[in-house]
Parts: sequence; C-alpha cells; structure tokens
Amino acid sequence: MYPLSSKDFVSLTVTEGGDGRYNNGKQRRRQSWWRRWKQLSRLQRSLILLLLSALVVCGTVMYPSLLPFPTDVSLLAGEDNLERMDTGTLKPALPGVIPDVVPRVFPAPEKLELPTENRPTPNKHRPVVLHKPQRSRGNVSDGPTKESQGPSEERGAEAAAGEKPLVSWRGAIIEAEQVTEAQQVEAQPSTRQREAPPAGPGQAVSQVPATGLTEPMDRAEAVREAFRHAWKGYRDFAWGHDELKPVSKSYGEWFGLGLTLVDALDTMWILGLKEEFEEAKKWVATKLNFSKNVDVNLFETTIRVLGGLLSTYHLTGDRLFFDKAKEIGTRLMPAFKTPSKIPYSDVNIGQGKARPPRWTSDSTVAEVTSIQLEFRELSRLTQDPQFQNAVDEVMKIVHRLDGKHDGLVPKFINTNSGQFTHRGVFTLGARADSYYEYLLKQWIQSGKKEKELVEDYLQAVEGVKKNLLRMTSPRRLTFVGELSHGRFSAKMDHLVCFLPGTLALGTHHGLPADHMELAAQLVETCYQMYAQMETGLSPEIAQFNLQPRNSRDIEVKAADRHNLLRPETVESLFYLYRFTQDQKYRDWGWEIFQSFNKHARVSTGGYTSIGNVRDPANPSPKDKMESFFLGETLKYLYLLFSDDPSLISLDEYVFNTEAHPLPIWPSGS
Ligand code: DMJ
Repeated sequence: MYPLSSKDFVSLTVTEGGDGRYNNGKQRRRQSWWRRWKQLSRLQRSLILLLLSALVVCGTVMYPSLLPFPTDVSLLAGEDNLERMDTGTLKPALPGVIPDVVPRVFPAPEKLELPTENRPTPNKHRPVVLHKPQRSRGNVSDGPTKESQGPSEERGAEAAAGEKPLVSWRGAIIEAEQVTEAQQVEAQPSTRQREAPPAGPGQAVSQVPATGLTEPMDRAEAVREAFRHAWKGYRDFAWGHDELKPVSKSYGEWFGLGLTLVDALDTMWILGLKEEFEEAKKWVATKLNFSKNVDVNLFETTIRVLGGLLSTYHLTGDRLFFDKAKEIGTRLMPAFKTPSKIPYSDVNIGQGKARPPRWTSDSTVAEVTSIQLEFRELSRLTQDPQFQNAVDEVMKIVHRLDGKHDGLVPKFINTNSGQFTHRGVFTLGARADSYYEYLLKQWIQSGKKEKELVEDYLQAVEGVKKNLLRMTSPRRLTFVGELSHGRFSAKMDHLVCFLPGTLALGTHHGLPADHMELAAQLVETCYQMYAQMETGLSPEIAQFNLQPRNSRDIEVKAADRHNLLRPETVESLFYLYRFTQDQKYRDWGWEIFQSFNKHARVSTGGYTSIGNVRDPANPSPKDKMESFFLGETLKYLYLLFSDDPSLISLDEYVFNTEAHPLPIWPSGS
C-alpha cells in the first residue's frame, strides 16, 4: 500500500465543471497542464527537466550534420539559398534519358525521378564500361615518327614600362622571365627534334620515347599515355592541390579546391582511365570541401569546378557529383547581389560575400557572360530557377547595352552601373572571347529557341568579318586582329583560336555555311602559329605581318613567347575534324601533341608551361601545369584521334568553355 500522501502518481483524468461538455480552450488547456505539472513529484519534474535539457543539447550538436552542408553556409550563401538547397529533387539528364523538362517552366516535382543508386545507370550514349582506346584511322605514314592579376592590357603597359612582364589571364599569372631547368624537360623523338639544335651541356634530355609505344602509334592511345604521365606528376607531388609544379615537384594553390583533379574528372571518364577516376572520385567524396574561407573567382570556379562536376554527373550518373555541383553553385550565388545584377568577379565561398577586384568595380565581360551554360543546367537539374534567373538577367542586360560596335563588345562592364567601361576596344581574345562562344552555345543548349542569343551571335560574326579580319603576307593567312578606338592592331591571342571551332559548330547547327569556310581559314592560321615556331608550340600572342616586303607571316614579342599548354587550337581541330573528316586536322593535332611531348614533358611526371616557344634548346620551363591541360587540351586531343564519333556526340552535348560536356536540352522543352 502506498500512503495517500505519496505524490508518486499522476492523475490523468481531471475534470472541471459538471456539465460534461468538452472544453478545450487555450486557457483551459494551460490550466490543465499546469495542474498536471504541479501534481508531479519533485523527482518526476527533475527527470523531465533533465530529459528536455538533454534533447536541447543533442539537437544543437546534431543540427549541422542534418543540413546538406555545414550550417555556416546559411551565413555564406544567404538564407534564400539555404532554403532552396534543402530537398531539391534530382533529375539526371543523361543523354538519351533526358527528362522531359521545359527549361524555363519548371515542372512539378512529382514528375521527377531520383536515381535509385549512387552508380551509373546503363545508357547507350555513355560509357558504362569505360571506353577502350580507339585505334586511329590515321594514315600510318603520318603517324608517329621513329624516332596569366590584372587586365591583359596592363601586361602590355608593364612590359612597355620595362617592368618584369606579367601575364595574367584566367589564373595563368606568370612572369615572362627565363627559367633554366631545361634539363628536366623530357625530349620526345619527333621530326622536329632532327631540326632542333642538339641538347647543350648539362641538358639531360632523354632520347627514349617515354611513351614506350612503337610505330604505328595509336594516336588516341598516345594521348592516354600522356594523360597518365601528367596525372602521375599530379598524384605524386600535388595530390588534392590546385596545380602541379612539375619541375620543382611541388604544387601551387589558387582557390584550394583541387582544381586539377576536379577539372580532369570527366577527361578520365572519357579516356577510360577507370583506376585513376575511382581514386579521384574518392577524393571528391571525402576531401573536397567548399566550406572554407577563401575568395574564388566566379568565372573560373564556374567553368572548372561547377562545369566539371556537372559533366561528370551526366557521364557517370553518380549523385555525388550532382550534390557537389549544387553546393558550389549555391555558394557562388552571392556574386550576383550587386546594384546592377552584373556579378562581382570574386566570391568568398566560406563567408558568402562577394566583391569586385581591389582595383576596380568592373567585371570582365567574358567572365560574366560565360557562366550561363553551367548555372542554367544547374537550374534544370535542381528544378530551382534561381541559378538560371541570375545568369539570364546578365545576358538580358548585356543584350540591350550601348557601346557595342557591329555586335562586338568592350572588355569590361561595371557592377554598379551595369554599363560597359573602357569602351572602344574590341577583341576576340582575352576578356571578351567566350562571350561570343556562349551566345552560340546557350542557343544550342536550350534547343535553338532563344532568338536574341543567336541574333547577337550572328551580328558579332558579321562584326568580326567587317572590322577584325585581315590576311597576312606572304602566305595569306586569315587572322582576327583587334580594334582600339578605330585603329587596327594585327595581333591575335592564342585564345582567339576557340573561334574556328565555334564557327564550325554554328554551321553544324544550321548557321550560314560561310562560317565554316572562315573556320577552315582561321584554324589553319592557328595551326601555323605552332608550325612556324621553332619549338612547334604557339606563343600566347602572335603579331601578324601585313607588309609585302617582310618574309615572315608571324612575329612574336619577347613578352608573349610563352606557351601555357592552352587548348584552343586543338579544340578547334577537334570540331573541324568531326564535321569534315579531313585527315589534315588530325595530322596537325598530332604534330602539336608531339611538340608538347618534346618541349613540355617533364620526366618525373607532368607537363610544364614554357617561357620561350622560339628557343628549342632552352624553352624555359615555367614549372606550372595548368588544370586546363588535363581538363581540355588532352581531352580534345583524345577526341580528335578517337574513331568513335558518338563519343560525346555534338548533337547531344555542348562543351562549356572548359571542355566539360553538358547535355543539349531535349527538343520540345
Ligand atoms: C580555359 O580556362 C578556358 O578555355 C577559358 O575559356 C579560356 N582560358 C583557359 C584555357 O586557355
């Protein structure tokens, strides 16, 4: 028996009033709970309070791990973004099974499906079994032989002022001074080697082809071997860091996002390098961390990281890459919070704050207009229009701006006023280049419906023809020069060599046939920028001769003699070959590839930028392998030599400006 005085019981049936009516008013409920509480023993009350405190503590500790990524992103990306990130339904847009999604009208979530597993689903258009090396269709006799901080014009100013010339364009910031570790650059036998002066004293150049391949060399296989060699250097000396410094066997950090690794993911998939891919994927899953207090460049991070993750998601069907893409895309969004909606160049992805460069409130036109393919695709996959809205707004603003010249755009745009600045200077090179590329590619991406984009593109091509095209003497090479306040300058950045490929792509998608003719002329010039240099490698900038009395078509200024392993020419060769099947494009690509092997390959792993394309005896290795060498250059070379035209079909994919293939949206959408 328990004494009546004991309070170790709870009365659950407390009634009030005798009318039997149910009274559940707020006041009544409060009284009832209070009465129940008071009826509890001290022990019971203490236990309940203890339990509640424990729940609060657990909740606080567990909360961050329940979020899609660490909580600090709410501060970083803004509340809006966090809200939108929670349960975004994933729709894989694998070619062939692309969902019936209308790009601008986002369908109801119930129409969407999730991939059932975190692994690729079979699809005839993508390599479930990774691609085997392709045998070249190439002519055997043509096969292997036996044997860039400030605007680009600042570079000119610095050089002119006699300062140490700095070259800065999209992360490639190098000093154009000579480096003398030539002995560390491995030589590859080639026809050019016979022409080149013999190695000087102290230059331990290898006479053994590092590829170990014998004739007839399978060109695509040789590219795979080159990739493996580059990857070995990265893996041994720079694993998880942004860039390999192959000569000093160390690494360089830019954003601290494993740039080379992320940029190279889809290349490994396309080349069928399964082991390398799996190891890199593991790093992405366990080490790729976007929650860090670091300023990143919006454009570079978009094209390399967001683009690389999106395309790898499409190729593999692995949700890991989608999740990472969504996270970095969201973290980049603060860049668009500007007075004009023209994004700032830099974003702190840890703090969620964006800012312009320290010296100006301008952004680069190419940068703000070459992030659209990626953000639009992210919206399509997440069914969240915020990404697409932000980048479409930029295109709308630029579309209606004053200050263009026959469709050509200046190089800078102000983030406060939304107006072009530094007007009157027009180039297809640095700071404007991919504006033109993305006009066409966005139009293709969305099923050729966005008229303003293609109209601006067509007008710009006419603007190029009218204002910037000239022919050299004596060989009559067609090139694209620059215009500065009405004055023509016969210089062309290697970057402009994206243009032949873009023109050819336009013709393939139904634009005028004369674009293809121009493409063929220009790609020949780009090839000559390599062939006429003593190393067989193009300079960063070429000066073209217009005077009949000069015998050389191409000259190079001392400050422009470097080669950063850039992709644009081999990119265009790939497009031209795909559309014409003309063997000469493969042969030109093969020559270029051999020159990279001869002058840029470092014996201990990796390839290096070089400082002087005119000195085969001492090309002056710069000790830097740009991430785009693996992301773009080797990928385009492999695709050029591959005999499988359905490997990244140009009717199904559109490459972003960093060579990451994104799906063309299905028709009817
Ligand atoms: C790459 O990052 C991209 O191709 C960009 O569009 C231009 N610069 C480099 C390669 O040269």
